[in-house]
Amino acid sequence: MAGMFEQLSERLERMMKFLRGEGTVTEKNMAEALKMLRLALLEADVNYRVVKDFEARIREKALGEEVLRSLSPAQQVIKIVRDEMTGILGGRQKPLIFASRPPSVFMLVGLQGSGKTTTCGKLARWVSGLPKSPLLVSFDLKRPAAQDQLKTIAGSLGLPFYEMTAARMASPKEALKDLLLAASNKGYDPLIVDTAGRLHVDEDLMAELRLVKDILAPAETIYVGDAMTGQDAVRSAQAFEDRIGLTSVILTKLDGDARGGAALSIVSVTGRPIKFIGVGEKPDKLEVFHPERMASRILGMGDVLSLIEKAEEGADREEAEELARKLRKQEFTLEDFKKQIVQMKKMGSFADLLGHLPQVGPLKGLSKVQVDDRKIAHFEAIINSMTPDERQDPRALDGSRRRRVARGSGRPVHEVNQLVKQFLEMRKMLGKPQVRKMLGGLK
Ligand SMILES: Nc1nc2c(ncn2[C@@H]2O[C@H](COP(=O)(O)OP(=O)(O)O)[C@@H](O)[C@H]2O)c(=O)[nH]1
Ligand SMILES: [Mg+2]
Repeated sequence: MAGMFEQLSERLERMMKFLRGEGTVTEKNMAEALKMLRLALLEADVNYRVVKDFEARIREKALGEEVLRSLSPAQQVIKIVRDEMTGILGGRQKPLIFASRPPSVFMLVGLQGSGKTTTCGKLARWVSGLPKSPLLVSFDLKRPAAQDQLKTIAGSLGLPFYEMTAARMASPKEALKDLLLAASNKGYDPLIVDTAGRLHVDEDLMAELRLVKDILAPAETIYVGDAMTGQDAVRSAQAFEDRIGLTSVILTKLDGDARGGAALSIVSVTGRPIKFIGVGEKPDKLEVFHPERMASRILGMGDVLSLIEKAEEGADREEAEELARKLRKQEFTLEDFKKQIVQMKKMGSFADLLGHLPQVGPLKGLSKVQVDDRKIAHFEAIINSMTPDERQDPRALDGSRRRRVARGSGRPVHEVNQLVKQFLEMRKMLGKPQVRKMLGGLK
């Protein structure tokens, strides 16, 4: 995953660094930043029109009153970039649509080699975790033998496979109706249908897919596109959308050195959301697509730095520096944690802040440190009931001290335990070399 959109991230980071260095936002330095942004996106093979719209929206917002009057305009611009990027990636995460009457048919379409068959297996595996009972089938009038690959995948996953014999396919409509009947009789849901592919979009293929679609009336017609092929994947998605009609997109091979162009263009161009991404050949290499997290990933480290800057804005600068020093030296105590909590209340929710971190590497664990805003108030009360010594090192809190703290704060003992545990986990996380490297940006 480390390589995902690496070059784009690097270039965008340079732009953000430039903006941060500028402090104030003027038409002149915005023009320069927008140029950097434009070049970064074009180089990542993002659709030209998408780049143009993206740039226009950012210019308009960045030069708006609110930004210019804010305390930290550059920071605001970076936030605008991230929000707009989340927008072009589709905004909110869109779940799969299931039919109100099973079986829900998920029909996967796309060019040959895009990853349809592999993705059918991944998707079947994923939905069975919901849990659902998927049935896999492959429908290819020209190459009935194409189903062997899916049959093997189904076998290795221990999932049911519906055999579509050549004899049956001689009358395709009846074959498809039988298939639907079999799936609903046995209570399978969803029915995941692999379809024929070609190297290029051709009329023959489209006719075959329309036939399948007419009879199966899929809840999801999913375009599977190879992200490595960039704008080609976007163009063919558009062709499938025009001729067949799509409901969603799955991009594959994002584990490779895809430049990002397909992901950043396909939603705007086709109007269809990306629901999953393929990040490897193995059946478990399918991830739910979260536009916001992807934007954070693309903006990479810069985003983490901006998060820290946001913290700095709210906090007294000296305190922030002191905190950074402590984090580096692993002297972070509950007392500091409490100060952070108070700061965070000023800045907005902790959960929200954590949501801005890319969910990768050592930071993955941080999202597990669950803190909602009400809990923060409880945490504060608990910490207030501790002695200074205990705040320095919560490991000193034995059972009877924990009960005392619980009584003092009016919170149950298990909450005290939870706080101590989460704090220690957080401290451990913050002590990891990679995280400390990120924090190293703070002097
Ligand atoms: N690295 C990587 N390879 C993938 C991914 N998805 C599919 N592939 C590979 O792409 C090739 C074509 O996949 P296949 O499912 O046969 O494509 P189809 O012709 O559309 O059915 C196979 O070698 C797959 O293993 C992915 O997300 N990452
Ligand atoms: Mg195939």
